[in-house]
Amino acid sequence: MADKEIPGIRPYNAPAGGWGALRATAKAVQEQMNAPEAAVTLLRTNQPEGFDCPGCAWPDKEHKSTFRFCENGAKAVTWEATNKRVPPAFFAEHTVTSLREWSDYQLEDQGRLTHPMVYNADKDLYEAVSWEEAFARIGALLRKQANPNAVEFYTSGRASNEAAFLYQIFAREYGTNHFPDCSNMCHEATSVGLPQSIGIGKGTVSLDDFDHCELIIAMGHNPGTNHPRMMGTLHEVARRNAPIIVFNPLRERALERFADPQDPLEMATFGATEIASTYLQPRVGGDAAALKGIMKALLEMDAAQGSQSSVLDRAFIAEHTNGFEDLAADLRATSWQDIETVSGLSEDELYKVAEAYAKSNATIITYGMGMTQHSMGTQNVQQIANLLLLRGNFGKPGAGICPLRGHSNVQGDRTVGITEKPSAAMLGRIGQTFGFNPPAAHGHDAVAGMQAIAAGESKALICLGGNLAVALPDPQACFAAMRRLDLSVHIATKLNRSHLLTCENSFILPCLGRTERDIQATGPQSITVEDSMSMVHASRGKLKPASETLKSEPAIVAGIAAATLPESKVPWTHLIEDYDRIRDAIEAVFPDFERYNERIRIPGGFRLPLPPTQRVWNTASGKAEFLLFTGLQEDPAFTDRTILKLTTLRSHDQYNTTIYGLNDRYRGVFGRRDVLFMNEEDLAERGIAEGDELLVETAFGKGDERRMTKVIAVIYKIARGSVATYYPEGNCLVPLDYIDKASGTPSYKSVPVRVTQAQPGAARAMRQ
Ligand SMILES: Nc1nc2c(c(=O)[nH]1)N[C@H]1C(S)=C(S)[C@@H](COP(=O)(O)OP(=O)(O)OC[C@H]3O[C@@H](n4cnc5c(=O)[nH]c(N)nc54)[C@H](O)[C@@H]3O)O[C@H]1N2
Ligand SMILES: Nc1nc2c(c(=O)[nH]1)N[C@H]1C(S)=C(S)[C@@H](COP(=O)(O)OP(=O)(O)OC[C@H]3O[C@@H](n4cnc5c(=O)[nH]c(N)nc54)[C@H](O)[C@@H]3O)O[C@H]1N2
Ligand SMILES: [Mo]
Repeated sequence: MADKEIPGIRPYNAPAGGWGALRATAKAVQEQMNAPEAAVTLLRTNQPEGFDCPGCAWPDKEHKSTFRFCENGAKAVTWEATNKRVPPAFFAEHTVTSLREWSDYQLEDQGRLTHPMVYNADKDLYEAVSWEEAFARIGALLRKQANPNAVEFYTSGRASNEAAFLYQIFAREYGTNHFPDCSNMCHEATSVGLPQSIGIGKGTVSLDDFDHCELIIAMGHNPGTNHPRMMGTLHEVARRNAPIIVFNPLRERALERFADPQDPLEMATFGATEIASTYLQPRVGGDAAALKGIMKALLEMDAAQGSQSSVLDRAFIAEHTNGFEDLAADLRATSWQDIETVSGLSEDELYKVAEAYAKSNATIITYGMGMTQHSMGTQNVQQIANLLLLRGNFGKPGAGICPLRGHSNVQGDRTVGITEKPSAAMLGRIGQTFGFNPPAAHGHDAVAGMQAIAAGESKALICLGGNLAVALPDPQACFAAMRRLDLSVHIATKLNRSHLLTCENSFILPCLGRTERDIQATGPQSITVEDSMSMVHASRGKLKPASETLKSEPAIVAGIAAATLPESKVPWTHLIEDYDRIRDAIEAVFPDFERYNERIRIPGGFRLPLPPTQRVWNTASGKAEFLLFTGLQEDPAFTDRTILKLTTLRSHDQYNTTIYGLNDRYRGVFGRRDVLFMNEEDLAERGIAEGDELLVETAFGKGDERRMTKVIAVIYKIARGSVATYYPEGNCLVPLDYIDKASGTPSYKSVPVRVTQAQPGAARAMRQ
């Protein structure tokens, strides 16, 4: 324990949720909105006639349920529906250079953007511009590019299906497949890994499955903060005594204890429900080893039980899978000692998980960024699939794989064609539908796109939302790269740092948010989104737009497209008049959307086909594949004990690069973000005391190139050998090319670092 009090660091002993969550919601509403409108807004979230919560992609029971309270959903909604504005007068008062000194929090906290703006380099100011002029100038600059492959089209996952579809059609008619996408930094390991395993890169469970599962294994996600509506589901599962086994290097309060604000009794009695029945803390990056340990234990149990064994689902393995023998051989060849060292968990602990798993007739494995953002992220995901396949946990009630998606429509954006690796089938149907020849050569993902910009090969960047330069690793490289562009265009709701990394021609185009009314020529429009469980449904904003000048995302995309491609085959204006027309076009290109306009009018929408739920495997072999991860270390080069593994996390008060506030209540951090969570023994071993100022350096490259200073050590219940800090502050430690080779996902959650005292003794001396 620290001998001195450290400002802003104090233990949080209450359960997650509960009254603290209600208080935090009231505060968010009070700070951003006038109260009566706020209440009405929140009540419309995820209702049949309302809008889809822009917070996360967790589904709602058929979108029919009564309003479900959710603190971080409320923050997402109030942040968008704020009363604060950033009008042209704001930009007239602040040079872009001066704004770059502001924090990410200060920038977004100014409120909603109101007018299209263009950068005036002579004055170093953003100035208002009409929509017509903005479109015409962007169009002319895009036409001027000699090579369409010098343009990058970035998408952040809040964009609707309609906006994303028009955007991909525009980029492909323009002539490129460069689609850097937030998904490339997020669940790309799922999108790449799962199709090879089970034939589709999406989750296979529905909410109903959570009513029937007998076991949940939750790996590398923090639902109390990032998927708060999932807490209601986990709370129900825990209450019916189905075991929930958590794998997380950090103790996350919501996975330990949760008081459901929907539960009057729990609220009235200050009670709480234990969520995890077993909480295991693997080392950061130790999950593949842990999964292999569980599978090895299963094989050993199966062998011990002999021919009557029901540990493995032999019939399922024989009928539906390939590669079992190779997997078994690899597991036999892997020693328990190595599994223990790399995972940080004991054989006994992993055996107990295997026993619980062997007892369960229906298991769901849920996972998030703790699994995907690793240099072996794709293999991590595939080991999860392997474990599920061993007991036939696909295509039966209560079982399956459940990746927790990120942005509220990131999955939908991919489904409607945001991909740098288009299939020939999709390109063929685009050609048939619109009458132009889309390019076939595969394009750039997020990292490759930024590398091309840094190399001067890509000259223009269009961003449909997001904050690309801050979200990517390596701000040193990304910030400089952004300044080298000829053209950058940001379609956005709020001001952020990427907008301020200006180049010769930079534009900010302000758009409607999901909470706002979208009125086009034929009247009010709905958009559609797809949640984590492949349910597609409509969302209709109800609030008065933040400014009369705003346009919808589809209208902005169509505006740029029409100005860029005067000979376009696509009837841009016609499509924008009525979004049903966009949906008809989506249906023409993607047959899974049959009767799209009819089916989204049914409350709750419809589910896209998920073949594994029928035990149909769209892999090359027609079977589900056991895929090997030979070895255990994700980074065999960094086994030196002085090297720690750094993971980067979201606080409770942030939405990706959007920082709502400086508290991380459940982890006991208040009013600051400059912390490195450390295991007490790792701290002691280095002679560091809690509260000391640290120097954190990436343990490869030239060593002194990537460093983080001005962070203090905070003792936390985190696995040994592992340290954690916040995203995006920690991004300065992650090289841009430090990625999962299979999926291109940055390894934000497995950076080898060295941690020392900033100036040994100095911080302590100051405090005394
Ligand atoms: N309020 C809010 N909601 C959000 C977001 C937000 O920022 N704020 N972001 C949205 C987006 S885009 C996404 S992708 C999701 C992200 O949702 P999560 O996947 O929950 O996101 P993270 O905060 O990155 O943290 C992941 C968890 O992984 C654990 N972890 C870290 N390293 C490892 C490891 O090596 N192994 C294991 N087993 N666990 C590890 C961390 O301790 C943490 O609990 O949430 C979405 N929803
Ligand atoms: N170190 C580290 N880095 C990470 C991660 C990590 O865990 N660790 N996580 C990664 C992940 S999972 C992701 S998804 C990326 C996130 O990357 P992005 O999606 O690029 O980033 P966001 O912070 O979500 O984008 C915020 C901006 O989106 C704009 N915006 C908000 N709502 C809307 C809207 O409705 N329409 C439009 N057009 N714009 C809108 C606002 O202007 C706001 O400033 O970051 C990645 N970076
Ligand atoms: Mo994400």
